[in-house]
Amino acid sequence: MIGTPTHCPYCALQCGMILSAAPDASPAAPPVEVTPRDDVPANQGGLCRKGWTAAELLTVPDRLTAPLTRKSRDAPLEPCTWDEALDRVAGELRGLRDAHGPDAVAVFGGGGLTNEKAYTLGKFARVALRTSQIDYNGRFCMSSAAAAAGRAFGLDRGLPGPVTDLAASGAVLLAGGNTAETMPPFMRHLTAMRDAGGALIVVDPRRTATARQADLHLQPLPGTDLALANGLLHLALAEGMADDAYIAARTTGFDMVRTAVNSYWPDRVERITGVPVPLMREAVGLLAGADRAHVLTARGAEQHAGGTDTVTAFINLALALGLPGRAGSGYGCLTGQGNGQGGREHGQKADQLPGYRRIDDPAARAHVARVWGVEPDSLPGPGRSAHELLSALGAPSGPRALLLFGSNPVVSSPDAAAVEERLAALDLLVVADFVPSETAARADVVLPSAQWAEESGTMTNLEGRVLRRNRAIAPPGGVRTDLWILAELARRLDAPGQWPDDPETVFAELRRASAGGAADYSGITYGRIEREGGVFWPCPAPDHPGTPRPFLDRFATPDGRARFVPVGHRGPDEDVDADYPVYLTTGRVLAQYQSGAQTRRVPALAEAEPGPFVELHPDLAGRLEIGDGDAVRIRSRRGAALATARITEAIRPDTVFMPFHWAGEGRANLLTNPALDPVSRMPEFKVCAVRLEPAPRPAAVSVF
Ligand SMILES: Nc1nc2c(c(=O)[nH]1)N[C@H]1C(S)=C(S)[C@@H](COP(=O)(O)OP(=O)(O)OC[C@H]3O[C@@H](n4cnc5c(=O)[nH]c(N)nc54)[C@H](O)[C@@H]3O)O[C@H]1N2
Ligand SMILES: Nc1nc2c(c(=O)[nH]1)N[C@H]1C(S)=C(S)[C@@H](COP(=O)(O)OP(=O)(O)OC[C@H]3O[C@@H](n4cnc5c(=O)[nH]c(N)nc54)[C@H](O)[C@@H]3O)O[C@H]1N2
Ligand code: SF4
Ligand SMILES: [Mo]
Repeated sequence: MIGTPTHCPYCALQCGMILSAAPDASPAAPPVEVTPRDDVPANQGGLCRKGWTAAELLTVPDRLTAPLTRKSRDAPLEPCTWDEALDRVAGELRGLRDAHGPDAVAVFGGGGLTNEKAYTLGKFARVALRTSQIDYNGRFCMSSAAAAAGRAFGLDRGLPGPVTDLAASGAVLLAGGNTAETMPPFMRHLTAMRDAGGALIVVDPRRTATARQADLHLQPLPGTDLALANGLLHLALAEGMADDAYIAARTTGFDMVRTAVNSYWPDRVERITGVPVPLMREAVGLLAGADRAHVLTARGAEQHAGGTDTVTAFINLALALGLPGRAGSGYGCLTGQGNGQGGREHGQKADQLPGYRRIDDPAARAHVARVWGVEPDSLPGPGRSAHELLSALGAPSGPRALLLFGSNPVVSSPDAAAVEERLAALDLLVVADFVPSETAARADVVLPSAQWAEESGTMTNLEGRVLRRNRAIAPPGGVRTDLWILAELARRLDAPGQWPDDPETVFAELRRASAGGAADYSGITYGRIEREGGVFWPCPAPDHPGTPRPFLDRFATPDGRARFVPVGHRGPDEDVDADYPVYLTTGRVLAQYQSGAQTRRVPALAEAEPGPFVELHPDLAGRLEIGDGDAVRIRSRRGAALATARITEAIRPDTVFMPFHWAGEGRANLLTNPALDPVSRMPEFKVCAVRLEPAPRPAAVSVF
């Protein structure tokens, strides 16, 4: 039996797996068996629990297998034919556009969509709907790191090189990442580094599974990483550890940053962050003393109203130590979603055209319009960012219809109750999904999509390596691919140009659209990806080898130099006070993925992490008279949530942690603060002020 080589449906590590027909395939059992691949460098034969159980997603009991519509807002969703569903959607979209203009219709995408789908979704919005109102959940993910990397290096491409480079690093500083839970097989690269004598430094307010494997753990107050990074740079400069030759040859703007970090003397930074001065000294010594070193950030440092500046502070540190643009060293962001990297390159962002082009750049508009067969003037301008878009839905000047592919904002967006109200104010909500997610359950039309094992396409992993997703089985009878759905809607809307639904044909068009852009895929083909085990972008020609390590010769800025940008500590948007005296931070656990729409339906994962919980320190729990396992009500200025107490010394006494994977009143996002970063428009998921009290009953968790 020949298996189908492909990659995991979940996170950006994109672990390689083989799917083969299961010997006892039956309606009750997954139709394919998963075996890890050892020819894929990212996972080298490893998988996490989510990858091992991924095939169970294909046969979850409430999988969507027919389109659903409801006749009125209060009527139940009922099965209908594809023609009925698509005719209704196209008809209502036309009506809204005629009555209110093209921006009355909005589109929301996801970083889990293949490159082909993300590209087609962006084209569909601009060409078939002519709306500027499109954005996606990546805005909630790595947008601050992308903005900071763009500002410093002129290009945003996740890791600075192949993930296997980490094993040869002498030191890795990981700020705000819990990879032991969020990308378990990634840990083998860090373990290999430590086995070879390298040091791992983890910055996290919690002593996580990752921090426990570190040589050094810095445990700052949430929202103070910028001060910490400036403090580390202050120490490096004070102790003569900066790489002066590199700074002179490869960067600009250093003097302003030197002045800016002058006031971040160690005692002051200890007061702001809570990190003892000796630990800061040790961290700087380890980083500066290594021949090769990496500074990495993940969501803990990035998901703040000052996230772009915080990442900038870490990039400044890396630049002063001479790391970026040197083989085997550098700054990197750990991209999160399966196609979080490619999904941010091909036009589902409000301000973007394919190839990481800006939608307000006349040359970019002309190039892409030519590929799409339309006039440049017909393309809309930039639209609203994700949270601003969700907040405008149904408002007097906002969109009145939303088409949603690949996100579950009822659970995952900040201040989720307010977003729920906006969704309810729409004239038309259309959701394409595999399962009745909490957002799909509120839709007027639900379109059942094919899943990862049932479709082909490309995904770009956290290294910037473009990979093939290969179809192993046919989707259930009533299910269609997202590409087919978009093509059928485009046809019904009389959209100009071509609307192929074959992924390889779409990719050929994407290659042309991206040619000459920052994220140039024009030299990548399906054949090359298969033969070469993936191709790193940029790859501007068929005979170009791809670019595993950008910036070796020059940065992607006009003068080829990286830019230092001075930044200052502001602290969280919402601080604690007498009414809300505790900091809340949010994040993930190993066995659940994102809004949980998928993983809450996989029995082994639901058993491992059955419901919402809040982690709190024994001192805080004692003061509040909360015992381990008790039901707790957590309140913020936005609302209240219910969770079970998990008492642990692994967290700071002034901070509690709640994962965001559950629905209903167990949603962490009933509490979170939607304050946005001014540059990236990232919401402040990682810190807000709350109070806790014992609750009479445990959270009622909706699993289905
Ligand atoms: N199991 C699992 N894996 C996943 C996902 C999932 O949902 N579940 N999602 C995928 C996606 S899309 C993403 S984006 C990645 C995210 O991957 P990570 O960034 O590793 O995940 P998080 O748990 O959101 O945040 C990491 C850590 O940040 C810490 N933190 C909180 N506030 C702060 C702060 O102010 N400063 C610092 N330095 N740290 C802070 C938290 O305590 C947490 O341990 O994971 C991917 N992998
Ligand atoms: N409090 C708090 N909130 C957070 C975060 C946090 O750390 N704390 N992290 C944020 C981050 S980093 C992220 S990435 C977001 C993620 O949050 P969401 O955007 O809600 O992501 P998912 O839960 O993965 O939702 C994807 C939905 O689309 C479906 N889907 C998956 N793939 C496809 C596809 O190819 N086609 C179609 N049609 N549907 C598909 C899935 O079944 C699921 O219902 O959450 C953000 N929210
Ligand atoms: S680490 Fe990510 S890609 Fe790998 S098996 Fe787990 S969820 Fe899948
Ligand atoms: Mo993410």
